[in-house]
Amino acid sequence: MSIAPLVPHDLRAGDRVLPTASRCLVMGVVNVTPDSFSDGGRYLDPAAAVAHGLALVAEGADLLDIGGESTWRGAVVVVEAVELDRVLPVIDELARTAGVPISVDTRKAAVAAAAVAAGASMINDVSAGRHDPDLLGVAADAKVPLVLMHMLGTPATMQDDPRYDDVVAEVETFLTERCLAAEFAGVDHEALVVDPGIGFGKRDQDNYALLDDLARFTRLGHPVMVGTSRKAFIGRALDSPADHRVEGTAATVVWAVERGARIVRVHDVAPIVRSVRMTEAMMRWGAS
Ligand code: PMM
Repeated sequence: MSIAPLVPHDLRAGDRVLPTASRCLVMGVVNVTPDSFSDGGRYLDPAAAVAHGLALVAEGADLLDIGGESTWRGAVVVVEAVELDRVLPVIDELARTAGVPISVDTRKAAVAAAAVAAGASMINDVSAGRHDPDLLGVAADAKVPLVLMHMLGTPATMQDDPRYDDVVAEVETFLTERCLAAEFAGVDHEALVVDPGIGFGKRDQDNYALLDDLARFTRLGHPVMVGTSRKAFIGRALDSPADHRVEGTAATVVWAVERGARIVRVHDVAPIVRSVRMTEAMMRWGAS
């Protein structure tokens, strides 16, 4: 490992403080979609999605990320009304019952605004405010944490022969610029989270380079979030389908936590919570 990670700020989500300055939080994924690569169709029914969210909280999730649009290459583009229909009832119910902050995974300003009105207290935008620049203003007005993620191009084009001269430097520059754009739109510095976007317009070598140098992104001064869960590069390394990637995901999470990740976005919450806590115990005792 080349550089030591910097300690980030905490996040304020509504009346709760998310302690990103002191530990890595586990974000449980609830995809209310028919076609997500990892769990497509299982939680399209709002009651099933809510039950799944509650189960993830019982497994130890610190927060939940609710999404109504798949963003892998080949996924169907979802119009605003459909996305709203999918996520709003789920967010409304989970915000009242889950007991943890609810994040909305969307690229659309109107969906983000409606989600916040329904009780979401965090916005996760895989386009970092480029798909719909008004989303930055929504986050600013709502005063909620905003995740800015790197993606090369758009979901439709991102895996068309992605290339970088220096992937870590290019992702770092991108995230620096998007943080400035968000702050220019009025988002509080202390509300920002950065994410290198594992698998979004990346070859395997790019994913591995970003994970290896993850501590560099902590230098941006914000909590670093990482989403490796069940992704294709793990499938290629282990020759395993999406529902048999939990050990591979855990290995990447241990690695990321040791390099400064402060939110990991995962599907398999129980084993990953244990992996994160054990990694943190080793880091604490190893350093003492
Ligand atoms: N990955 C997916 C969706 N949303 N958001 C962030 N911030 N980071 C990610 O890596 C990320 C994301 C794709 O995974 P899914 O289809 O299993 O939800």
